[in-house]
Amino acid sequence: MGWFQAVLISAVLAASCTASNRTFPPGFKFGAATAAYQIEGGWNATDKGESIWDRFVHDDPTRIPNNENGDIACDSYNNWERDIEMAAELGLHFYRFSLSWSRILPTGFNNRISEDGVRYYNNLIDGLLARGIEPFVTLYHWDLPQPIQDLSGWTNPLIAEWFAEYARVVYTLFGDRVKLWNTINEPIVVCDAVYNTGAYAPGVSNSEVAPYVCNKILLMAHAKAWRIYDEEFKPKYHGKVSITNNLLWVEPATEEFKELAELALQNFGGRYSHPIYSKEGGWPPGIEEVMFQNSLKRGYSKSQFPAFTQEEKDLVRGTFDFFAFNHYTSRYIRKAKEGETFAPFPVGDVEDLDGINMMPEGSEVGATSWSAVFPEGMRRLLVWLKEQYGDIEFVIAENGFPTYGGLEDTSRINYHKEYLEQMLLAINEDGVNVTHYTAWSLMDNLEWVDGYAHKFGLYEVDFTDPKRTRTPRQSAYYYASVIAHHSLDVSID
Ligand code: PNW
Repeated sequence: MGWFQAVLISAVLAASCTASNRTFPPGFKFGAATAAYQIEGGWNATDKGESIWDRFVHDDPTRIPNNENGDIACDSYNNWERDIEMAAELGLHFYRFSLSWSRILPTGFNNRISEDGVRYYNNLIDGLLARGIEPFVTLYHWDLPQPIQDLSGWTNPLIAEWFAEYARVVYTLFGDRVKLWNTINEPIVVCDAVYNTGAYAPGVSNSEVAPYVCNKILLMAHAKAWRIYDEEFKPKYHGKVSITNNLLWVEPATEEFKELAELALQNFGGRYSHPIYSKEGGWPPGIEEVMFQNSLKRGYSKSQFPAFTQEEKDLVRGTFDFFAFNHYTSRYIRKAKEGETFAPFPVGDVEDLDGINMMPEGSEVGATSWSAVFPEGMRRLLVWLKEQYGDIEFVIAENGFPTYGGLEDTSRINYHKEYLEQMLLAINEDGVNVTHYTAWSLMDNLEWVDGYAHKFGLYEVDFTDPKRTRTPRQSAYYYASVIAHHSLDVSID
């Protein structure tokens, strides 16, 4: 079925339905997302610098199954016009992509700006705008310049300045056209997942100190980058900047674990949200005490969880224009039993809380082992966020489901439909102000250490074809219909 027929058929169906909870609020926006290292390729094109992911996969090619890596990926470095065309075919209001820091600043620092890197992103931004699609730009989606990693990366407090300088370069280059910004994607992965496991770039493993030091430094980096925009660029460009957290929804396994579940939410989401979005700033309730006790238990003389000075608290507090988050899945939590071992992150590790995360019983799991489907989690999370941080604007910056391939992706269609239903309930029944929804991902891409076998794309990418041909899946037609009719009452049959 072509795009025209798909949209026409669903238009007829939509016309017969009355407005209800299945219709999105006026002005609600839909997008799709990707990230630089996962799609671009061109890892050493012209003067691009080396990133930690380049180093990680080249140092030991067996880190990703089948020796896969992002050297070519979807070759979006060359295929950017097709990417824009796909965004237009879907009728996206915005396209969320990330910038490769090393493509723009080959040394990681602002002493040298790559003309080729600037040309690449100018083409992409201008091409999107020419089709009426808004660019939603993430400054950092995990591909740190290697020279900065050589100086200890996210555990060196000076990175806050270096990141802020990079942000200033980027706002200066693209701020006249880009109005929606994200500083950092999923800090919990950058700090907790990386250092707890050593399984992601830069491959450094240190679970008792590094995640917490990184947590605070990363928030400082975000805050400085936000303030630069707010003071120097917002008055002329009127854009908005935020950070994107990865939020897992956590339910208590039984009533007795209610407090534990709340603490898990604070540990998973609150550590990267409370310092920014709460009225009082600083770490979320309960967390500092837990970390202090853990440090003593592990033999340290004081807490390895860094405190904020009042000045630092004030610097970080309020550095948002909206609340962006990625949400995929949920867990039930209970206390660990004597001697029980803890699974590492992504979503298993709550060792600091002596908790065990369990998959929601009976839920469908996609290609990736963590991807349990639990649509109610989306609504409960949104309600919790509003209770925690107030009646602010919420942007869903990623939501999606992994398959092993094929164009008939009913499971992905159902996932988006059910999560969108729950989001609509949160908007209509609970009064949560959600303004954007983003599907992960526009196309199949390098799913980090899971390689190319785990597919999140609305478009299939043929990775055996040098042209990296992209083909729409059933879910692409479905999503295009939802967008065209601004409603979930659509069909593509
Ligand atoms: C996100 N979890 O990571 C990232 O932003 C993307 O780069 C990635 O490709 C996508 O989701 C799919 O994995 C996640 O444990 C990491 O629930 C962990 C989780 C979810 C998303």
